[in-house]
Amino acid sequence: MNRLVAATRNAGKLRELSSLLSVAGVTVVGAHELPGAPEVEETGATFEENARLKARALRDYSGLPSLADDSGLCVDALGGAPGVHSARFGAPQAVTGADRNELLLRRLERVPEELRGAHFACAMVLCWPDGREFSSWGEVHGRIAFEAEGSQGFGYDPIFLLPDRGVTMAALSQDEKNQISHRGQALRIMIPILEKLFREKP
Ligand code: ITT
Repeated sequence: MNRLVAATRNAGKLRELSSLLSVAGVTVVGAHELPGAPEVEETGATFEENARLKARALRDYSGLPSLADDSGLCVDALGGAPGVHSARFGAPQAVTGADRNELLLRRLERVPEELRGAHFACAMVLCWPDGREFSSWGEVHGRIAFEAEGSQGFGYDPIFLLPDRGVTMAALSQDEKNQISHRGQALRIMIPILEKLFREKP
């Protein structure tokens, strides 16, 4: 069986990674399923550095291939923030995804439509048990909506407007989101690499 640890404790990410990888015949084990798995401190300055820290830690702990995703929302009017700090934006007052979305909407209250550009970015790092490492990247561009809308997805999806479609990311089904998302793009680069590596097994 082709097994891989997803070096994440984010249930939304895990759901998306599992659905994309199951199509490629890969079974995903979440970090929460490995008792005692390390909580990795994200001390890197970039998405890729953080993804590498997470992937290496879980590969070293489990001895299995490990895939990490470090991602976030970069808002033009905030100079690219929250970026690598997306998961902790507004902490400690903001606790839930809804709190963070509300805070972001408030920060952009007076920002007109044409200046509300933003993108989701995702760096992925795959660490193989023999030490080989691979990385990939995806990003999707859109705008910050004026209000939250939609109930699918997770995190900032309800306030991330896809101008071509006129809906937020949270209005898309899992499959539709995977087709265009930063995570879907990064993972589609990884899948042929993974398939090749799994075929190498004796
Ligand atoms: P792990 O480190 O355990 O993977 P995390 O949630 O802390 O979980 P990150 O450090 O990569 O992960 O932070 C990413 C944050 O960016 C995430 O918590 C969301 O708030 C946001 N984010 C990333 N991808 C997103 C997506 O597809 N839709 C909505 N929000 C997203």
